[in-house]
Amino acid sequence: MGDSLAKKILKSHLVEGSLNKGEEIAIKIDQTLTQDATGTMAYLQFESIGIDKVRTELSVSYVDHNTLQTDFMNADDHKYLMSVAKKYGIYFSRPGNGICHQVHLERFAKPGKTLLGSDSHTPTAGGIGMIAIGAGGLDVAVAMAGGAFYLDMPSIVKVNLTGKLQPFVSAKDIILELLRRLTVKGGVNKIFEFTGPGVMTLSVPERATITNMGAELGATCSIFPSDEVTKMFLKAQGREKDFIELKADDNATYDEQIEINLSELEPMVAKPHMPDQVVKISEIEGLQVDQVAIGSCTNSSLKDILTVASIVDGETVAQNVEAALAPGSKNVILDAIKLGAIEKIVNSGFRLMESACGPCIGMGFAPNSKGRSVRTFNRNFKGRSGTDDAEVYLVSPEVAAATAITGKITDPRKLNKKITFSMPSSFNSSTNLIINPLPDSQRANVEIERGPNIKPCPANTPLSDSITGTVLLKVQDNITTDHIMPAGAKILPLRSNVPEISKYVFEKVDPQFHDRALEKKGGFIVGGENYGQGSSREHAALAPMYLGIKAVLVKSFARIHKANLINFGIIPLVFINPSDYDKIDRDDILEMPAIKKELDSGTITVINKTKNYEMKVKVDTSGRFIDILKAGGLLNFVR
Ligand code: MIC
Ligand code: SF4
Repeated sequence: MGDSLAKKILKSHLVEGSLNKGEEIAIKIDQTLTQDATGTMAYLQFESIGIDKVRTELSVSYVDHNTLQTDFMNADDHKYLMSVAKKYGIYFSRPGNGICHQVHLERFAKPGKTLLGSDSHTPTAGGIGMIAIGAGGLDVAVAMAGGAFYLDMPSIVKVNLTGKLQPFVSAKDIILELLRRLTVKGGVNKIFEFTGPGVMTLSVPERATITNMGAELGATCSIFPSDEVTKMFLKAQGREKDFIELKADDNATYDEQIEINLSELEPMVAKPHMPDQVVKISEIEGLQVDQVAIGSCTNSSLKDILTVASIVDGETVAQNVEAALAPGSKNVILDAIKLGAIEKIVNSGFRLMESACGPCIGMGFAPNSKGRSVRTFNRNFKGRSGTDDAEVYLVSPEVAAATAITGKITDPRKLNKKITFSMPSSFNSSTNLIINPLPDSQRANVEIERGPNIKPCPANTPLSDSITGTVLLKVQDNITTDHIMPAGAKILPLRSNVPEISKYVFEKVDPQFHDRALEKKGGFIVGGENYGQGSSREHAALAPMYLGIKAVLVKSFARIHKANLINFGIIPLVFINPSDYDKIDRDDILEMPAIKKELDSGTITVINKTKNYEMKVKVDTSGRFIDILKAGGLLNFVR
């Protein structure tokens, strides 16, 4: 039996375990990336591990999220991050250089390597043939210190692509189609490996759009082979030497298989408020909109921008629409200027934003009240745009550009436009906004700069024999980390200050949550399926831990959030009998009389003291993770 590409790379990086589905494995991490919103905490944790230099092949610290800088806080974080990078042998991508995933793809991603990033869209680099996984900052800190990354061996899904995309149908529509079929929990604990003759019709940035949004399926990661197309991309980036050919064995076996005929796809739209609410554009075309935003780590490559420029050339953005473009990197901007695309786009009325996450994470350009915003981004969770009652629709750059001109959701095929550009054979590949690691002799003298908003990472205490507490909140299915720990311009600057940010936990779901948690001295959260989907932000575990949350009881967990809960000593429990979810209410008092002892067996006794009954729930982890929970989290365990 032959191996899939994913399995080959995992095999060559395997440190512990064997590659059987569901088994706990540990893999060596070659590269890490952090961004500024998760990076400050990750480096505070790295500092506390006490190692004098990163032990990876390459680690990069990006600044792309918190660039609004309405006061000193974000700017202080940037200074801290730069000084840490200099001290510990890390590359530093300065603000303005671009969105971490786009820049990583351009400058650092290498076929066949492993990448761990403190951002859920780290799998973007799978477009170049890497195993690239999103994780909490603490896992990335441990990887920077040379530690392996532990995960349950995912199942590997073959996605067989045949045919060729029709004009005005885009890579975005491929991943939207997968989301339509599989939903936001359809990829949990799975790796999606793309194969088949359709693969060679897609450029690396198009592949990266697909692997990027595999995160919305809940996937561990997604991967494309490294082929002639990859070679051309690396050559155009001046990095041909990083190319190696990689593909699955001809007789490779997979756990599941999905077929997509690219020729049959149509433009798609994900409706509010979930990336899997996908319909064909014909079902909602004509809907009047207020806003169009193009950019984000999903759709901000040069090809995306040249496509938009072709469509808006000579047109003016409709009067009812405000439109904005945030290119993916400084080098994308420079190429787009050189090729005349920025001129066309700006002339049509698009506002040019800096190369950063921006509106994707509610950092500016929030829609008007009840506004309808059409975005090329990857997430449309309620409130994430910064406007609670806005409706966000996710689309391809083609649909976004057509919609900007007409003012209503528009099928770009109906505009009678031609997309006329050819991609250059070499891209601007300057590295002047990347600060290289310092020589060892100079690192020792670097002083770490810590602003007043940078507070130490709080620690948990080891698990006690029994726990008792109140159900502080009961929520439904598909709760995102944006519900648990919102982002946006007001809250993001508090990422390096856990006591302060914890005031906003579940703020949009239940504004009393924080006060209730303090009053009851912590307790439990009850949830439905796919709890914690979305981002990798460990603050969605760290801040609840700070408020005394001891365990979360749900129907099922999203992968990264579950790992983050374990890392901070919050016990992830799942209902054995899903109807037990219905019986529990907020304010019930629960006791787990023998939790510490029962963790080893995996089945926990829970007594509902308010309603007077007993039930059994399952600990949703095993092995080493149980020891981490007993220790009260990974930092205690490592120490
Ligand atoms: C996101 O898209 O939600 C973010 C902001 O990039 C997060 C990281 C964070 O919360 O800092 C992610 O995707 O992991
Ligand atoms: Fe940034 Fe948005 Fe991508 Fe997250 S999803 S990394 S906020 S662009």
